[in-house]
Formats: sequence, C-alpha cells, structure tokens
Amino acid sequence: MVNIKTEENPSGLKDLDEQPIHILSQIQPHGVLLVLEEPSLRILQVSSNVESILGISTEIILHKYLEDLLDPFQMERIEIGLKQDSLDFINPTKIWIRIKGDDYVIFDGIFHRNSSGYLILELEPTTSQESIPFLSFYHLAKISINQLESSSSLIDFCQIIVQEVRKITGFDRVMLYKFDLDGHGEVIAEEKREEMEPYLGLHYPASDIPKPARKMFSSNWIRLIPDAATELVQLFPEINPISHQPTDLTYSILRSASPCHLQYLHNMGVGSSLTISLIKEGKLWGLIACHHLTPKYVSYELRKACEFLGRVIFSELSEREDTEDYDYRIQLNQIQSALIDAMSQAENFIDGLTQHQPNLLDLTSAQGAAIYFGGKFTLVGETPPETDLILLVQWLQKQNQKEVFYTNSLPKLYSDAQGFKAIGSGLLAISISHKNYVIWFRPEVIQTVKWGGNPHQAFETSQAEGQVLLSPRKSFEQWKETLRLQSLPWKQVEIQAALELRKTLINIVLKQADELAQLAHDLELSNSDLKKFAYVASHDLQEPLNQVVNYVQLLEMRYHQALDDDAKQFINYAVEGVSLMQTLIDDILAYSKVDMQRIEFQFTEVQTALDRALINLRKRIAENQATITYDPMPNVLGDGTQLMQLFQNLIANAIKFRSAKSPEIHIGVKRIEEAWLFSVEDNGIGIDLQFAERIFIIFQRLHTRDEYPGTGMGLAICKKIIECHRGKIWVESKLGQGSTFYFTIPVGGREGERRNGRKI
Ligand code: BLA
Repeated sequence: MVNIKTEENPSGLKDLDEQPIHILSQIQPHGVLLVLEEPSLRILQVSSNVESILGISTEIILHKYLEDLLDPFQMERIEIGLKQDSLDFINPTKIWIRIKGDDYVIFDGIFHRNSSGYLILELEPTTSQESIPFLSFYHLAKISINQLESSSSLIDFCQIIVQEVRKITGFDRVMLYKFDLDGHGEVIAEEKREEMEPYLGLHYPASDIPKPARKMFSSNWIRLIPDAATELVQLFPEINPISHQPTDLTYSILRSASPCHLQYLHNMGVGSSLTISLIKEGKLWGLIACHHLTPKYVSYELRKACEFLGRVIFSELSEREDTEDYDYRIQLNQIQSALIDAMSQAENFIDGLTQHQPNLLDLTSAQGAAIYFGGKFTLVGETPPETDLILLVQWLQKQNQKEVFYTNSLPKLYSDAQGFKAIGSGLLAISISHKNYVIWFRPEVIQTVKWGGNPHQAFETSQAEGQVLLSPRKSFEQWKETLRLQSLPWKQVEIQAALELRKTLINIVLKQADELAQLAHDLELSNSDLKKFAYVASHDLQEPLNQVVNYVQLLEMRYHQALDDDAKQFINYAVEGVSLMQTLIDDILAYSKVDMQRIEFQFTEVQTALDRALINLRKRIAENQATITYDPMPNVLGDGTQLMQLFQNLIANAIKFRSAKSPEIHIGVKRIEEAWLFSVEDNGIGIDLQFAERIFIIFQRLHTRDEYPGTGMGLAICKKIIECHRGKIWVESKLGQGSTFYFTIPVGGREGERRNGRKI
C-alpha cells in the first residue's frame, strides 16, 4: 500500500493523534449539558445555550442546585435512581422544566458520571413521534435476526445489517465500514437512496479517524451529530471550578465532534450522522456509519435501539466471521495431522513434509516453500533460487523474530526480494531450533484499490498563529491505486497452522538432538571401554604372556636334552603364538589410540609424515628392493603422527602384497575441489574387488597368516585415521596388476568444515 501517513507513521499525524478531543468542552446546540457536584447536585458548569432553551441566564443557574430547577416529585425519583449501581435504570428520565408560568419544556434526561466522578446531566428535546415502544423494537430486531440466520456469507450478513438499520432510522445512507490491520478501512456493505453515488468498496485512510477518536469509540458505542453545520456551544465556565481541569466528555451524548470532523462531513456533503461502534474482543472492528444529507435528529430511545441492534447483530456477525474460518481451520487441522503422520513414517521429517500429498504447501495455501535445516535447503513448489534463499535466511535471522514472521509485501521490507517478487512477494516463516526455518512463499498479486479521495492527500496542513492546523481533504472523488509487490495476505488461521507445525517440528528436532546426544554418549562409553581394554591388554595381558614365553623358553633350555624334535617344534609354535599375540595387542593399542578428541589438528607438512614413514620402513624397502616415488606433498590440517602411521601402513601393505616383480610404489596427490586426494599405487598382487570393503574392517584378513603375516588391523587403523580427518578411504585394484589406495583430506581440515557450517 502507498506510504500513507498512518498511526504507525506518525510524522504527519502527530498533532492529530494527540488531539484531546474528549475535553473540547463544546457541545451540540440541540440539548443542554449540566455538570453537577454530588451529593449536593450543585450546578458547576452549564452549556451556554441554557438561556435560549430554558430562559435562565448562565450566571444565575451557576448558583443553583438541581432541585431549584425540578419539582420535588421528579427530584425524589432522580435521587433514588442516582443511588443505583447503574444509571441505566433512570436513563432516559423524562424531565420537565417550567420556563415561565405554566409553560413547560419536556426533555429526555440522561445521566452519567465521567472519569473524574462528576455527574453529568444532558437534556435532549423529546421527539415523541420517533420513540418506539420496546416491544415493537424487539419485534423489529427479531425479524432482522431471523433474516440474518438464513444468510450464508459474511457479506450478505453485513448487507442485512445496513438494510435493517436504514429501515429503523431512515438515514439516506447506511454503511458498514470495516477496519483492516493497518487501520485503513473499507465500506463492505451499503444501503442508500438510489440517486446517491455509491461508496461501496471504497477504502479510506486510517488518518480519517485519528487514534483518540477510535479510543473513545471503544467506550462510547453510539454517537449522533444531528446537524453538522450548526454553531457549537461552549461550556460555562470552560474549566471545572472545583478541579480546575477541563471536564471529560467521553461518554457525553451532546459532546460536539471535533471541528476537523465536522469539516470532513461538510466536505463530504453530509448534513447529519449517526455512528455505531462495532467492537470485537475489545477492539474496534468497524463502524456502522449513517449519513443524512440534511439535519436529522434521532431520539435517545431509537439510538439505544440501534446500539442494541448493533451489539446483538454484531455478536452474531463476529461469530459468523469466526465460523467462516472454521471450516478452513478444520481443513488445515486435517492437513496438519496428515503431515505429522507422514513425518512419523518417513526417514526424516523433511521427507515427511515434502514427499507426500498433502504437503507443506497445503498447510498455508502457499505456492512455494523452503525448509532450511542443518545448512541445507529442501524446496517445494515455486521458490526463489537457493542463492537468493541463503541471503534471505540471513536477513530473517537479523529480524529478531521469535516464532513467526510474516508479511504480504516482502519487497517493501527487503528490497532484494524485488528480484523474485513474482514468486515471493508474500512470506511466512517459522523458526525451528537455532537458525533453521520453514519458509512459505506467495506470488505477487496486482490489485486495484479504490479510495474515497486521494489517500496521499488525506488531509491538508496549514500554519496559523504558530500552530499547525489540519483540515480534511476537499475532494472525495474516487482515486484508484494499483497495488504491487504484494501477495494475498496470510490469514490468521494459516499463521496459526504454521505455528502449530512449528511446535511439532521443535519437538521432533529436540527429540533428534536427544537421540544424537544419547548416541554420542553410548559411543563415548564404548570408546572408553575400548581404551580400558587396550590398557588392560597392554599391561595386564603382557604380564602373563611374558610368563608363558619365559617358562616355555626355560622348558626348552632346561630340558633341551630330554625333548624330542616334535616337542621342540611345539615349543616353537607356542613362542610364535605368543609373539603374534603381542603384535595383536600392540595393534589394538595403536587402533584405540587413534582418537579424534585427543588429536591436535595443526597445519602439518605431509612430506614430513611421509619421510618418517619411509625411514621406519627402510629395512623392508631395502629387503624387497622396492622403488618408492612421490609427488610434491601439500600441507594439510591434521595430525602428523597419524599421517605418518597412515603412510607407513599403506606402504608396508604395498610391499607385503608384492608380486614377483620388484615393488614399485608411487604416492600421488592432487586437489579436487575442497579436498586433497592422495593415492598409494603399487604393482603388487592386487585385491579382488569383492573384498574391497572388507579389508578396512578390524581383524578381517583375506589371506592366511602363513601366506602373509599380520593381524588384519593395519587398514582398519588407516580407515579410522582418515575418518578422524573427515576424509574417505577406498581402494581400486586389478587382480595380478596392483592396487591403488585412495584417501581424501579436506583442505580446511575439520575446522574448515565447521566454518562452512556443515554438520560434522
Ligand atoms: C471521526 N471520522 C470520524 C468518524 C468517522 C470518520 C466515521 C466517526 C464519526 C462519529 O463518531 O460520529 C470517517 N466517515 C468517515 C469515513 C467515512 C465516513 C472514513 O462516512 C467513509 C464513508 N478526520 C480527518 C482529519 C481529521 C479528522 C484530517 O479526515 C483531523 C484533523 C478527525 N474524525 C476526526 C476526529 C473524529 C473523527 C477528531 C472524532 C470526532 C469526534 O467524535 O470528536
């Protein structure tokens, strides 16, 4: 919507919004207002038309008490009434005041107490022909309500209201005016004299009814301006002589409308008006606005009847408004259940939300949706591209919204969204856990709004005596505005449905986090079990093993003569078994020491690690006349000792599983995207690829120990080292020709991954 000066944008309206219209101390001239002190009922202030209506001068009346004006019989009734909790029992009270001789004027007397506790009596002329007996009014209301019950849509319903109000009051034009969220309003139903120009469908800017006026309408439900062009009457004295404050006239029925509003009515060509507030859940929902071209008086009783009708009908209407959404809400609830079902059956909640019918889009009637979770986007329907979404999510994070954020005009809040307005002019987002979101999108819908007068010039300002004066626009001629960069608005039920989904998702995510924590805990336990075992193995098992070796060797030495060759062979087997067991224990220890948490990842020269491995292997290299070549090695973030062990194991394997040819081993490296790809290539016997996975499993051997000695731990250790470095390891091979072991190490190491926001 255009940048109209609204309550949210008070730059142009500051003065207007601060106008204390409830203490203007002016009233309309058709009645008399008296401010009374209780309990004496002394007259403190009076409207200065008292002289023309009652024939008593203001100076004289200000020294009088109410009983000086009324006869004792009336006074008695009034005094009893004033003692009741509610003044409704005496309102209206017929009051007759003698003017001269036997000349009486009859009034409707209406009492109320204002915010400072002063009693205010307002006297309105009685126009008996307009009073309607309560029963016939009830009958009227009943007919209306019967009609209302049979109407189906909210708009039909509103139409009947304006019809009925017009029928009862006879105003030239009766409108139902509804406020939208930003305070602007629209005429949604209208009944009028045929020849009058229709206002139906027209919008009016929020500034037409300033904040103080709205606040007052919430407490005072019905207001009559019988003659918008008449001279106003001042209270005398202007200030309350006891409190020395202006008198609060919020609940007064005679209070004059502010000059600005009277000017407004005049500019609109309105002679008199009656306005009924429609309040829903304590907030001003709309107004029934009645206009007459000429002055028109409506009796207190009839006004009360209208107010009653307004209340009764409106309570029905707001229920109707709720039920209009009711069916939709039920439908959304069903979609919600279906989604929960799908999530519980799917591999993960994201699949559950996106892979089935109904899906995420149906929950809010959106055209596109994006789930941002764990640094990844999952998209459904029409969404902006991921490059835009990444920036959008960053922007959302800065909005400091707690649970839900929605707008039907994203490009106005976030200018980058202009680029994808056709898809994402509307946005509804819920946050699930830290920095993760579900976002729905709606396309731009270009709309034409008809305004009652140019909303950019809703009022004019002028300077007079150093004061800023506001006056309403002169022309109410239709003014069309094309609204762009906005989508259909999100309904409250849709926002509610999104919030419900949020609750469910948060529970799922929390549960997952719990499970992960449990898993990590279990792993920790099993790791520490393994470490304990390794410790026990290295110390406690070593002892008895040594004992076995020592005693077996002692046996051989002492009984050397007595033993035959078989016995000596058995002793050899026993010694070999023990030494194999010692190697096994050493390997298990080595395996258990490859522990991510203990490693300090640092920039490490791979060349150094390789050199150290080659030094450790120099004997085997020489014995096998192996040729080892390598590419220039990079530096990586990692653990030097582990890398050394990795190379040592891989090169040792390459030598061990040599063929008849002398071993030729090449260690290669190249950069692939975000990782280094290392290779250890040999010309050995090769591996049948059906075993390619098995060889990395702890204690798995392809060959018998007789063929190739070893524990079967070497590659398992390699795999664990590479996993600690967040890399991958695998083998490619041709039987009889050789094998190449590949492994990767991320360029930035583990830290780099964390920085990139990926899950580790
Ligand atoms: C009051 N303005 C109102 C009221 C309506 C409107 C219905 C309530 C009138 C009442 O209580 O009797 C506006 N009337 C409309 C609209 C339509 C209509 C939109 O018939 C559409 C068909 N108004 C201005 C400017 C000012 C202003 C510039 O346009 C301020 C300087 C003030 N309007 C204003 C004030 C009131 C008001 C102060 C309260 C009147 C009062 O009770 O004192």
